[in-house]
Amino acid sequence: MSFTHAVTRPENADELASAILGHLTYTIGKPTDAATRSDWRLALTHAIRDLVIAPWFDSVRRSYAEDRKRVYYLSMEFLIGRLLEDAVDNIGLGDMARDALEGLGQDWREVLDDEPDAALGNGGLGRLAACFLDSMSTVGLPAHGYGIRYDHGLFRQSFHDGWQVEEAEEWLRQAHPWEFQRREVQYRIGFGGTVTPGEGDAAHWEPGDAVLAAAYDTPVPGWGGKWTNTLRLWSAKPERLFELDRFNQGDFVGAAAPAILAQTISRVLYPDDTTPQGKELRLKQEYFFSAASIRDLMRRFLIDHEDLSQLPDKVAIQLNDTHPAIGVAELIRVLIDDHGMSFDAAFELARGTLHYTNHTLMPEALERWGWDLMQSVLPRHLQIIEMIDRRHEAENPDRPDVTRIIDHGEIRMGNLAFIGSCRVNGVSALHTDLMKRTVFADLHALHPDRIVNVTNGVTPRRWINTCNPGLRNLINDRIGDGWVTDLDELEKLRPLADEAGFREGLDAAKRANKVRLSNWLADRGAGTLDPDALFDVQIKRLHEYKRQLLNILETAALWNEMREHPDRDWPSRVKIFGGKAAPGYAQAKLIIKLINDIGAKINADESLRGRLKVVYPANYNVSMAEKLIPAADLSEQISTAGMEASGTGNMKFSMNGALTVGTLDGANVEIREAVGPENIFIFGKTADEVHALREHGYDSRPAIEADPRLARVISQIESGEFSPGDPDRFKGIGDTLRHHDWFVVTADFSAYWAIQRRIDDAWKHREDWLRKSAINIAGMGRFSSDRSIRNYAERVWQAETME
Ligand code: F58
Repeated sequence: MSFTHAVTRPENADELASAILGHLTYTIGKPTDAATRSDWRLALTHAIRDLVIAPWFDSVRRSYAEDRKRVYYLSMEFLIGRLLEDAVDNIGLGDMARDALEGLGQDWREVLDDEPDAALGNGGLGRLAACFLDSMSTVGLPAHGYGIRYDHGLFRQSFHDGWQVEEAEEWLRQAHPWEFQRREVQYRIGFGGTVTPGEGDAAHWEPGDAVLAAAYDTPVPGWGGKWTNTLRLWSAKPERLFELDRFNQGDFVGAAAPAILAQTISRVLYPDDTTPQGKELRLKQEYFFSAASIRDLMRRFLIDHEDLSQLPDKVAIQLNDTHPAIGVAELIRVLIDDHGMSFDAAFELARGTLHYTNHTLMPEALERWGWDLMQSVLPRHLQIIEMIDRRHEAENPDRPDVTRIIDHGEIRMGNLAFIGSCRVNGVSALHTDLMKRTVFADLHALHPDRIVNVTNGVTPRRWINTCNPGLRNLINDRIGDGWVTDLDELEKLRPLADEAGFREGLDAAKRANKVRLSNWLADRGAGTLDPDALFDVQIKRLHEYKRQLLNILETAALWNEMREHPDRDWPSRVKIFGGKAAPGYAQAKLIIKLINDIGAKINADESLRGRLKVVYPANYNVSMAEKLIPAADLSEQISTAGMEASGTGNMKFSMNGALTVGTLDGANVEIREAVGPENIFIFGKTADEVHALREHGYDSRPAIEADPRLARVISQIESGEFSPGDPDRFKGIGDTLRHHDWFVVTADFSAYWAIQRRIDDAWKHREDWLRKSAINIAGMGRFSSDRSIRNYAERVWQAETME
């Protein structure tokens, strides 16, 4: 019988204040007059954390007692952001915590803003994993997230003269009070070495070197504190802290070198958003966390089960993209080499247990590892992958070569994940359909029941309830707060779109958010912004397919037009950009510089009388998104159709009442269905049309010739009008647009220009704009990540929630 000492939930702000003071004194060790803002934040965090622990233990106990199927979400990335405010709100103490802290003389917002973002991810994929953690807890699904505890998350971005500069990020410089190091949980993860045959299918692998995977647990409380799951992140530690011999000989640096090398495995998040780095270190990172997680989940399974054949009934492992796909070989290896199973039996079990989510159709982004690299880093896994490939071939003797796992000296991780999984899913209806027709067409033909769709979603807790209190209160006043855990309830707002009072409330909430954002941006050098201007926002990783270039070309063309027709009734617009480019992605970095240079020119032009501004705050991250999204009027979702798997920012904007300008790509297609075509601004070529344009090599010349506005902007860029000190700077961009416009920016320019002018008109009809905004919010029910998780539980994991 285990005993939990439960901290009593405070009844009022005074009681909570006393808990905070207790922690300030006894945990942080500071008197109030010496406490810094961070000390107050840490004290508050400890007081809140105390309230999460007993329910956490309860959740673990119940899931063991009832022997439910458990879900393990393996993800190389968890883009969490800040934890404190979300946790406070999830356990229902938001107002009390604010009162308590302000009673102690502290500014609530400043204390919350002191928390560094946990930026353990690059973009949408990592943020999706974070939303899923929140939803798995909220719907009461027994689940663990598994990932890497990077010492340095995604790099910090600054602009030097408009160019992106990267610096290491230091989220662990301050204490990270949410995690618990589990010193007793350590797994030895080997690399390299030799393999000798054993009995039957088994072998003995003697790794050449090894590191320890050390566990750090973070509780993830769901809404209402009813269910709490665990995020377990692995940190790489050396087997020996230093080599005593070498130290004693005075070689202090050499003595520490092996330890430092071991720790590099969890040192940094790869900032690559384009192609996986063909780097040994990345493969080692992937194996490191997949192997530790599989060993850990097997240990947990074996506590209560002896019969390995029960594995698929009790365990579902989700591979978030191909990054943990080496886990297919690892699970089979463990079953064969450690548990004495035959290869065939092990393969069947693995294929019943593993599932794979694909997040991209770009073939260059599907991971491949060189045969030689795999042989030197994971020799036993290479043997197993060869066995899987041979078996697949034997089962499908006519399979085309593209379905092979090993081909041309490379291991294709997408095919390994597909062949080793029970279910494979895409992340929006369009993406899943294209997966079946393109990258996985041949595997789909062989395994027609394997691919399913699970459209992405986002958590309404963080992305409405916490980040947009004005909207939250407005909704709660009208329909209660049931929507927080049942987002379909937002449908009840649909009739209110026709009610003037509701629209006014919406208007006021948005305006207050815009004022707050304007002040925040002014502090970052953006100058004065007009909160009554149309706030037009594109925030996401910089990538050519996301077409920030299309947006800035249209902005420059608008500038031209405004100067030519200064007396026209131009509505005021603020163009806001946010996002980082992968450090090695030269073209994306050049586009950032172009945005900043065009922005500087426009912002300095007084003849515009402030009616057009370009703002690009540096270092876009989750907490910046929480400020920008509630203040946006227009959401830019303008990717080349067929290339954005889903998008999740698109959902967050709509939920917060922004209207979307977008292509028929990713989840935009489903957003259009949900809000109705009259409440979204869709333009441009469809995925099939883009495909057709590319079939014979897309020639952009006719499009440029046919649109004088486009032709002029391209000439301005090429002639150095935006870069007078360095007129050739953007020649490469002109060249791309004229000769290798793979992302068909030029083909969509005219349609984009036209729809932006329609948006200018729509903006002038305030009532109607607000009606559309209300309908957008009302239609967002299906984009809750709770719905996504329920879909996974049903269609993929066959797991039940603890209702
Ligand atoms: C994103 N992928 C998709 N990859 O681009 C987006 O459409 C989708 O909504 C989201 O996943 C969630 O499904 C994405 O973010 C990465 O960041 C990878 C990181 C590792 C290297 C390759 C890209």
